[in-house]
Amino acid sequence: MLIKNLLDIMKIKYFNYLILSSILFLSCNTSRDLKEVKKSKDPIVIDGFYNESAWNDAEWHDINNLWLGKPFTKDDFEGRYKLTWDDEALYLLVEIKDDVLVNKFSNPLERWWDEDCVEIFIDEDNSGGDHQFNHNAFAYHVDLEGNVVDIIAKDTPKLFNDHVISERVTLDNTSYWEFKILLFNDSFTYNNLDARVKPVANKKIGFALAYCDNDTSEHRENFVGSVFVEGPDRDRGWKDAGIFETIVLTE
Ligand SMILES: [Ca+2]
Ligand SMILES: [Ca+2]
Ligand SMILES: [Ca+2]
Ligand SMILES: [Ca+2]
Repeated sequence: MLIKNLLDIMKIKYFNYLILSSILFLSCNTSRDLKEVKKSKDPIVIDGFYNESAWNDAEWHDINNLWLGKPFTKDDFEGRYKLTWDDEALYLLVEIKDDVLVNKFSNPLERWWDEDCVEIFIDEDNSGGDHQFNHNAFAYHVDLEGNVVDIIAKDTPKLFNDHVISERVTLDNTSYWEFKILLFNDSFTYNNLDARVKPVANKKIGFALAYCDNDTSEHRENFVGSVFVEGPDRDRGWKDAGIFETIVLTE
């Protein structure tokens, strides 16, 4: 009798363990899927027109996680993106529907986050970790004129126009942005292009994307990201590469 009771308790414990493991596995999987990025067979021309076959073959992914601001409507903001790569660079196509485009500062280094901009987060070796004042990862803000800004130290924003080349085509409320993103490892120092890394098959990269939406305000109204961030402080991508997701380059 005693042995039977013990066996029953063990069975219940094992069953609970299986349930808990399944829940943990599912919750990890839903928040951080490994995204496959297929190699382009043809050169990608950065012109804002997505007529290359690689764009046709790639899947859309949503930009729909509110990181800052109030919940938004589809009339206010809607965004999605695709990725591809070749031996030179990672390529990104972004479709943004935004009712008002705000381009208010002539100096690209002035409050770049309060204008409409696409923010591209890249962690070349997928290490995660802090990147606030170092180049363990990059947070490239690309404004409506194609200027690229990241900070290299406290209160020290710099232009990175040689890291990300882009073109945008806008019709009514819809913009298509095409980006060529060069990769640099964490030994990068400003103006040192020796740290450049070429993409190769099976390479894993930390990646996230976000859009700063301002329409009529002094400061940005919403900040909407491609990945779900847990906790009260969801605006952490600019300093914490741990919130990025992992993409893997495939042939
Ligand atoms: Ca193109
Ligand atoms: Ca808007
Ligand atoms: Ca890194
Ligand atoms: Ca806007």
